[in-house]
Amino acid sequence: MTLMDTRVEDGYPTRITGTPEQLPRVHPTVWGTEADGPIDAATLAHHEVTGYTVDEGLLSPGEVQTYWQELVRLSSDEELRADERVITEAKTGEVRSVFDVHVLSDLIRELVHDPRVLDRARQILGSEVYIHQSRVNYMPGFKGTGFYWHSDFETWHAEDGMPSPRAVSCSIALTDNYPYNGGLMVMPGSQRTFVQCAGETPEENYKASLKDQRVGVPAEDDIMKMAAEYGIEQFTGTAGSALWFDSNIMHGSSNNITPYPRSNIFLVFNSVENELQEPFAASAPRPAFIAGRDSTPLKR
Ligand code: 6CS
Ligand code: FE
Repeated sequence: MTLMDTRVEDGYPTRITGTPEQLPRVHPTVWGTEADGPIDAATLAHHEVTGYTVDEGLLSPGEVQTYWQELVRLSSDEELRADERVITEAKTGEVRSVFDVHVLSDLIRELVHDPRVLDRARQILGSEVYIHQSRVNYMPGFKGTGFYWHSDFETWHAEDGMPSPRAVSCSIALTDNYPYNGGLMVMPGSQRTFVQCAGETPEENYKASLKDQRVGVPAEDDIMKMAAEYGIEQFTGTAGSALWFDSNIMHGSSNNITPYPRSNIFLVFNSVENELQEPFAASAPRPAFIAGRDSTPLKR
């Protein structure tokens, strides 16, 4: 401990060498109240308990078309393809994700400031907010690969220095999410448990983890226990619907062998009261395109 070690106490130790444990979340899931925004009390209560909320029809069919064309533009931009913000599928080389899309795309920047989105983020987090991470996931048909079970907060805490799980993701479906085309699975209520992960964080882990995460995934025994305690629900929804989910909810998605892509815009809002510190379990912070360090509050 240095004299001026100003970093907050690590309430969520992870990437440990011993046997991982399940720790209680000591923070609320919802920080705001009904008076703070458009979400009614019953929906807020549901989010507090389950860790997620579905907002059907956030985007109109016309808006879905507009954003879909923007995703096509981003994924077919040959110049951008060489940029480290573009992650390709290991097997096919197809675009898997594009990060920092609220910077790369004026349209998506507008969406971040849209009251239908921004006001909900502020209400759930009970404060002014800023973008921690934005991405588009393509999950192409036939060979789209999913994401193994994980808690986003476990990575954002360990590798980005996020102190507490006072962050929320908004996943906006731009294609219909069926049960069978790689839709997101969540364990409702699992955000109330922090599952430690074993294994030291390798240098520049993000270069591998964004394609196929190996470190920072829970042990099978823990997944078994969590599934027994919380169950598994599959998010399905028509294009234009949005899923708001807590940073620490256990989630994952399966591969997509159907002809139907499962593409979404993924916006992560962090509270301005939860600014990133030094990584809690990594030797160096991840680049700003994955973990934003400008906590200037977003304005409408
Ligand atoms: O490492 C990250 O920040 C990203 N990885 C996953 C699997 N989900 C959250 C986030 O986009
Ligand atoms: Fe995730």
